[in-house]
Amino acid sequence: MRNQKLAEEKLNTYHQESILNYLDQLDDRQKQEMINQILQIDFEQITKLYEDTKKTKKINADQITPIESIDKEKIDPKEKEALQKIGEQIIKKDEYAVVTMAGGQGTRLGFKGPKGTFKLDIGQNGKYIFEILTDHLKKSKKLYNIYPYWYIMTSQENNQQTIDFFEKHNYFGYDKNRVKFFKQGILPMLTQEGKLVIENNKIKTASDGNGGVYEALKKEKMLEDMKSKNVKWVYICGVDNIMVNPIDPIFIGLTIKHHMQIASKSVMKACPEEKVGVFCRRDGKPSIVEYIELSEKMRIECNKMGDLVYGDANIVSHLLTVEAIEKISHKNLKCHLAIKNNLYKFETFIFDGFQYLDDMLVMRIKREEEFAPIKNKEGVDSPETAKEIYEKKFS
Ligand code: UD2
Repeated sequence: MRNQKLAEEKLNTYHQESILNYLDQLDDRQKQEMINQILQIDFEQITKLYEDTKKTKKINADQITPIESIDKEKIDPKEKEALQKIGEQIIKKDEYAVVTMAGGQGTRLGFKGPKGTFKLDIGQNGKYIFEILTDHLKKSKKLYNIYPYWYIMTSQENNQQTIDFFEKHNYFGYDKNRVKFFKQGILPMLTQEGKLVIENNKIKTASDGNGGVYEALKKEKMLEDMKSKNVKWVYICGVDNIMVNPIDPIFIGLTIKHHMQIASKSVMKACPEEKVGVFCRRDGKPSIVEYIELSEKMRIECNKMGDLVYGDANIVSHLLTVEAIEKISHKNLKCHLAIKNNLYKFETFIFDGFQYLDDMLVMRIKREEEFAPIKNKEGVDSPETAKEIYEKKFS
């Protein structure tokens, strides 16, 4: 009863009367579940998030300056060899881990299950996205006789399905003792009037964005686990890029050589309108401006050679030290607003953490080598376009 009292007080204080009235319609179990949800919601935070939606947020353009990138293809072969050795040492000494962020909803793909369980029409019997990612990771076993530690970030809603999928497919031959799953956080969704939403007798929530990876690694004790295993470098990537190359010793070596704690891979933007974030500096600090926030000026600005000034596109392939992750995990990342089915969804972005380090390395790679995202059901960034790029390289 005390909890119900507390929950009712919160709902009154924060003008969420509609939920209050709804509570009495629920059976005891549902009511208890909803009371627990209410007690876990940070109403201060969501009130502020809602207030912020009313402020027109312009990116202060003069803070934004370009950031240099190193083209992997242009590194001198001798230098490449040396970098390769440095990176291979990290992998061979088992100081390397990979985090796959697979907690997104995959709404644009129109696929019900966890995106990694989506099957592409590749090879004899088709291949699941998770299967393809496992194949890329197994390269390390072949080359260095090491299965890197693999941490898979799931959402509250797709966690069990993801675990069951890997168990059913016996981890596609990967060493299951080196795989851990961890859930990212959630945030409530709001109506455009700032009200909580009820769906299936629960308060409607959504994953808190891929920026939730820092907090989740800390809260779910995955950071602790990495430190106990003497992991030094963590490659964090998305689940939806089937050309991802998580075993890239040159990338590791180049980052170490430049004394950086954070590095990312980029590809040249295909065109000014491409829906990708672009690397830049914000007030001198390393950053990325997301495609939904890019100004027209930044989108089309070219240098004297006619190349886009902000032409290095983010492909969600990030390399960080464990210390950098730990440092960022104590920061409150900015929440970005997305509107999904007419509701407000709040999410943080992984790259908003980069500004807490002084600098970062951006290594540009060839698009056809390492970037084939699956975002949409058809057209650009679809299973079809990804299959084509994949088969050009691997079949
Ligand atoms: C991402 C990049 C964008 C661009 C594009 C390239 C971010 C925030 N944006 O855009 O800059 O380069 O990719 O393809 O990274 N995810 C979670 N949990 C969440 C939300 C997302 O795990 O709560 C994962 C998701 O499964 C995917 C990755 O993060 O693997 C990026 O997905 P997204 O939908 O957040 O970002 P997107 O694809 O619009």
